[in-house]
Amino acid sequence: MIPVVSLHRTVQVTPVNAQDIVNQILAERPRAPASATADAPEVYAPANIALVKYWGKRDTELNLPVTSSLSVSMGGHGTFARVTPADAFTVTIDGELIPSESKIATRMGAYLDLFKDFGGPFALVTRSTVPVGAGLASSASAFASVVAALDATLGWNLDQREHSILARLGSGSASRSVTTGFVEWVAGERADGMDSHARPLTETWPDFRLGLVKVHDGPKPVGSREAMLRTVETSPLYAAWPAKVAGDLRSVKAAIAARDLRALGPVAEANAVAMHYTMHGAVPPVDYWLPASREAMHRIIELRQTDGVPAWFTMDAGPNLKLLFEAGSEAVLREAFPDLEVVAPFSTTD
Ligand code: 2P0
Repeated sequence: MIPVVSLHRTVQVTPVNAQDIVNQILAERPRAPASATADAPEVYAPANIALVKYWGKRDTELNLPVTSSLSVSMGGHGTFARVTPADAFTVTIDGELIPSESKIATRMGAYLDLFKDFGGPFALVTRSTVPVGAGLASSASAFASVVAALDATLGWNLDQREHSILARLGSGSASRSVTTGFVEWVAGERADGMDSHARPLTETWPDFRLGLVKVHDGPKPVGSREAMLRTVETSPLYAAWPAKVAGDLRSVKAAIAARDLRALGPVAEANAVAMHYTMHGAVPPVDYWLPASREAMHRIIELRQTDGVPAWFTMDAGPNLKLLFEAGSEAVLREAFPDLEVVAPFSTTD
């Protein structure tokens, strides 16, 4: 292992690369489609929202995180994907063939290249059911659905751990999009990351709701990948993050076990705010908050303090808010935020 010493932390660069991990997991799997693939199945993976955030990597090639994280999958909001062996790589998203030189096609092409010895190149077709413009990152459900589609077309019969590890190589948060409900991504300790994968929690919480408050849907000033790296390397506030996450994970798991929103909400909200402050301490600072984000945060705090509405917010690498509440508060929150998109993660019909 070669330590790369940065200003504040030591980021480990392992001699194991993503291709080694793919080859290891697929070693005994078929190397070509078992049958004709004109009817390759379309498969689905949900998007997810972290209640305890993933922010910072200990290995940038394998997307190994510094800490564990915990999310809730977004039920019927996610990505459908289909892969078919083809003469050349193509990607079609929501009916549109994506130019091969675009950022998204380059990233997905490089990822699918990892699987080229197992039946590639591939034509990938995806469609999203995430609310349009809701300010949700789609990379998590995209990479998780692509792995599921490869598995379905090529007959690998991956288990959930393998699915999670392969999805993680595409995007860290995709490791959590391999199943429904509450999901913990256990950071693991191994240099090859074979112990860094998702683990579903058994609890369901039918009344639990997420509310998407969009304040802006333009491009981000800094991508989360670069923002994470800059935070780990330059923010003096990052040193406090791992211990904060460890405590928050314990509290959030206990709150989920008790289905206690008044225990969960404050911890999840403070975790997101603390993550943003680690970024604000980076050099140069990463600041995703817009004035409208601040206004929405204060509106929620005011609704809680003045009107006693049990609702909290979380935020990701962008300016939009995701509200955490229970079904009984939906009407009052829709009044306060008329464009609110409500997601019921445990509903079978949402
Ligand atoms: C999360 N985010 O836990 C955190 C909170 C954004 C803020 O995971 O570089 O797209 O592909 O591993 O997973 C977004 O980062 O980053 C993210 P990569 P990813 O959901």
